[in-house]
Amino acid sequence: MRRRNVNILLTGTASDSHTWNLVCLQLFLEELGYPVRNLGPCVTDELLTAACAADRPDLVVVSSVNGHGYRDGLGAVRALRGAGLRTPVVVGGKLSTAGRPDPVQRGRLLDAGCAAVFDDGDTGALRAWLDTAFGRRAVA
Ligand code: B12
Repeated sequence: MRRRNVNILLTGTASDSHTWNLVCLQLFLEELGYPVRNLGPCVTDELLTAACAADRPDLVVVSSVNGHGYRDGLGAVRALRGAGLRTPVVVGGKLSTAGRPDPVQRGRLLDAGCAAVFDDGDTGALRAWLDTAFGRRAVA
């Protein structure tokens, strides 16, 4: 696999202690050729903001499966934007406990500055989004 010149910062959310979602997403993204730094679970907004400011990644991927993804994702993207960081952010996983995507909450995330919301854990859709967003970027 050729290594892409697009660095991804992968993170769990502040309240979410699940880890295998992050492990699998890291492997998935790395197999697509994207270098990944995985911050792990229970990442506070402050920690995410500091890591993003230090690393200057090309994309932040926020993963949440504990049912609080809309609230935590909103906090994360607002913290990044509040710190003046314009890095594209996508959020996905099992974002609510309703078992189906919530269009109102999804709209709030997009309004707050998310580039995409994947509320069905759809890695195929993420792959298609990455192809559109970064497909033309040169491989290193
Ligand atoms: C293992 C597990 C736990 C373990 C976690 C251990 C660990 N270290 O990770 C423990 C026991 C600690 C746990 C705790 C809890 N859990 Co739990 N847990 C699970 C379980 C059984 C499996 C999760 C897992 O590892 N899956 C394997 C990974 C690889 O798959 P995944 O998580 O689905 O992630 C994939 C996709 O979602 C997707 N995806 C994820 N993020 C993103 C992001 C993007 C951008 C994209 C595109 C895709 C994507 O890609 C991932 C990789 O393929 C699920 C039920 C289930 N069968 O899914 C419940 C589940 C996630 N847990 C749940 C809950 C409610 C909890 C607790 C709140 C329970 C409680 N009352 O204490 C706590 C949460 C504590 C917290 N602070 O977060 C609920 C969440 C409800 C919801 N979202 O609607 C679930 C769905 C169970 C259920 N059916 O109710 N849990």
